[in-house]
Amino acid sequence: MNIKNNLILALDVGSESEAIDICEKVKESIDTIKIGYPLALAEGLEIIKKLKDKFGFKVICDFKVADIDATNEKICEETFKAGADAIICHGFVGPDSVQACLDVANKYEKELFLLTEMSHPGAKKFLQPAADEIAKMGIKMGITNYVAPATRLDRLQDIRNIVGEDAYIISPGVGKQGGDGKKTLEISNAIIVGRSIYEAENPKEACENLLK
Ligand code: FNU
Repeated sequence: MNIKNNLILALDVGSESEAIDICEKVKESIDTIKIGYPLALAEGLEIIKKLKDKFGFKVICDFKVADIDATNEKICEETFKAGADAIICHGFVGPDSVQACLDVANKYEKELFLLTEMSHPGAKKFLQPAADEIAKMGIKMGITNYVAPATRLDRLQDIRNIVGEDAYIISPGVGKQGGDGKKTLEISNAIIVGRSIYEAENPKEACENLLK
């Protein structure tokens, strides 16, 4: 995926009007947004096409798909039908569940991001011990896109070492969660930033500061 300025806006706002307001402010710096449950549950999946049509953005749906294969397939179908360019799925559910997401992404000629280790402190308890294996599984399955944390650069580097330089890693956790954008981009291909942009007094300036 080609992401302008290697910066993805996590648009976790609660309404279409707030979403449009933020997008208007940052549209010069950003061409890719990440929509998760907060906005999709508030406004429905139609919000994907609305924002794509209005701003020409690429949309990554952060639905952390984590079900059995048959259900994952249905979730991915609905998401890509609604216009998503990519979807994020969990890896801990195992290869059959992940393969179902990959098959649908391939069918739509869209992208799948495999989530390895999450960025929050609680991820250390269950997910971190499994994350290297999840990344290895992704490589075995031919997956080229990954999500790995900006909050633990040592772990981000471990995951980079497993998936290799050719893999495309996007990293959440910059700003509010404590991660440093510049250091993260030494390892990752793009950073995902939410609150530090959309809660800022001046979101445009917040983007520009991140890009410095
Ligand atoms: P901000 N996110 C995350 N950590 O933070 N998808 C992960 O490990 C992960 C994510 C998402 O903290 C989170 O849901 F896999 O306000 C939010 O949408 O900058 C965004 O990344 C971070 O938001």
